[in-house]
Amino acid sequence: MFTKILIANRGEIACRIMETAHKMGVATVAVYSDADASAKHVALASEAVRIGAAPVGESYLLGERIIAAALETGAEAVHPGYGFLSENPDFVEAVEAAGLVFIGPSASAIRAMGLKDAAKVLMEKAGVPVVPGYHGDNQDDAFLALKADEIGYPVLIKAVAGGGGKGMRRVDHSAMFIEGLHAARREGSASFGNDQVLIEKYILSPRHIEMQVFGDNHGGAVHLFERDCSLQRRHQKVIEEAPAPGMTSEMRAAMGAAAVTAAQAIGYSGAGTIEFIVDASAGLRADGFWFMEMNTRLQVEHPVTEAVTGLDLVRLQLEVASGGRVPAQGDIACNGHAIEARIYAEDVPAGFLPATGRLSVLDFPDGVRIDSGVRAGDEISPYYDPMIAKLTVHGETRAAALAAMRSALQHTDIIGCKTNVEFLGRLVAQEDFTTGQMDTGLIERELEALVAAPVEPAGARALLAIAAQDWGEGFTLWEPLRQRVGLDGEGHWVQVLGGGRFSIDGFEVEVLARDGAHWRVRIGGHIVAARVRRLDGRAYVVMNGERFSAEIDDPLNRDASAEAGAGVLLAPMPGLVQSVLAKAGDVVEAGAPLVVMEAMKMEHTLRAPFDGIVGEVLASVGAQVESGVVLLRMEEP
Ligand code: MV4
Repeated sequence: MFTKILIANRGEIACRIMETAHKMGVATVAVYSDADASAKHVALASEAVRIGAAPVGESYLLGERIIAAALETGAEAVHPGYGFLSENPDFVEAVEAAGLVFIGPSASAIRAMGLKDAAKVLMEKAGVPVVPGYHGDNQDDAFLALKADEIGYPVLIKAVAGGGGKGMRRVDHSAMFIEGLHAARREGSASFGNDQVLIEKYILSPRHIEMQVFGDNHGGAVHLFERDCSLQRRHQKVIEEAPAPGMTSEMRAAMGAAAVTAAQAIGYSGAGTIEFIVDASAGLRADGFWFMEMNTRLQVEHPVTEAVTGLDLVRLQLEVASGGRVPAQGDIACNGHAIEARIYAEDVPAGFLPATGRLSVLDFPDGVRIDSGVRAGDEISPYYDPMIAKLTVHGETRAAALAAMRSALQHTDIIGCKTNVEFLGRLVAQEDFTTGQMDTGLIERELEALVAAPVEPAGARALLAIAAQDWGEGFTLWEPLRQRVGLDGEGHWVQVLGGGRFSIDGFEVEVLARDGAHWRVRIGGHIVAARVRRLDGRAYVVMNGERFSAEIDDPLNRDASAEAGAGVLLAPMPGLVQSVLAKAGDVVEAGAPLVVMEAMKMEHTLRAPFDGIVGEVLASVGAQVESGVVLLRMEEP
């Protein structure tokens, strides 16, 4: 086994690899960009080397710098993680030329799978089922049109160098073929500098089911069962699970054998994934799957395979790379059901735009697996993938895993940047998904319902209004007993009734227990658990699995009627009492100026909140006061 390895990656996957390496007694070297100098993966590593500026082209994609870092620190091997340089055969060759071990497949295996048409021809020759179609060199328009007619419409024209759905054109009728062909060629040239295409039968209700494979350097190859990754949006996986719903033992045996054949055909070593497209229009059939492509790396979704097999895939990678053998196929079993959800920093209603921000709260429930490259207080920057964490659950059955996932998402609190947690919550409750009747089009079809804003229950605003206050140790010492609270520009009266009881705009809430942000409250006769927080000028409430938040109005911006608590004028900020315009016993009208404060060279006039009588005047001209100090009390007439 190696004594020290370098991890040519960042974020959760770098952390994941280090965790196993350290368990095995293998020291780790992290590499980092300027944006990651204090990142979690750097903190976890045995040692760390700076490789450049924040943009990936100036750091994590610079193979020479990474190899230099490995040589400098005495690492014997390089683990590429996923993305970045993980499937770059030139990098593999450079690593090996430097006398280091690449923890992954050979450059030639990566190249064999790099071009779609060549990979398909290779797989077809090896006896792996491929989608009926034409994958040849003849790119003549008329010839390809003839092939499309033979295959039968609808057909899919794909750029051979494509990936992630780019350069794909569906054509439904012969008359539209040439137009689609030219469009696919243009996309292929523009995106990949290659205008070669292939033609395939279009699978109408596709599911994405992939087989995890492992090869060693002694000719051994096994599969570690399948993962269903059909829940995708714009070719980005959102939820993955193992086993695939509806999988039969016949189909699994056929897919497993095909996957092992595929790996052996290219002399594959290390962790790999064979992606199949499956026709879900009439249930899963042992003859209804076709090779799509191979990913020659450890994948994001490997935790679901680890959960059902009990194997550590990173350990296997290190063992195989240092000369070990894969386990016997018969010793690999699939137990229960696992589901992974990818939690992203993104603005879902705005069209899933990547979001950024500092994670002031990052709380996950116990009893689930979290793979994350960030900690509370860390920043999601615009430079890298906006994934915050992968949440993986495992249960005896799919129903149990689904229930665990729903609960885990409901008990996840992330504050500081927008996330897709609620979207994921909706998705795992969606009926076609819970019944296992999904295909790759599910998210797009159900998008409206999946992104709709939740309806706020009556008690949510009341809790937000309570959350907007700083309660310190308890609710009893709070003064005044009635306070105007502005939420999203709307005023609410919060009245303290004592003993944890409140009336908010006449709506009664009783706080039965508090443990940090975890409250137990009685609202409208129901007792519910809620998470309640106040952070950076916002109030946050999570109840019944839905999230609500509101901006707490800045007291400086409140209008006259909302300016002060009932009968009590508080200093809205630290400052100087410039003048006092009323004395005890004065009868004043709502809006009458009573106290003028000066802060940061600006004057702020505090006015009577209602028609009444001035009671005690505590403010004295020239006094320097703290925020929240009582300046004056009013009495109702
Ligand atoms: C297909 C297909 C239907 N018929 N091929 C999309 C990306 C890629 N690598 C292959 N893809 C597809 N190929 C035929 N002949 C539908 C898709 C497809 C898809 C495949 C897997 C996962 C998600 C997908 C979403 C849309 C389309």
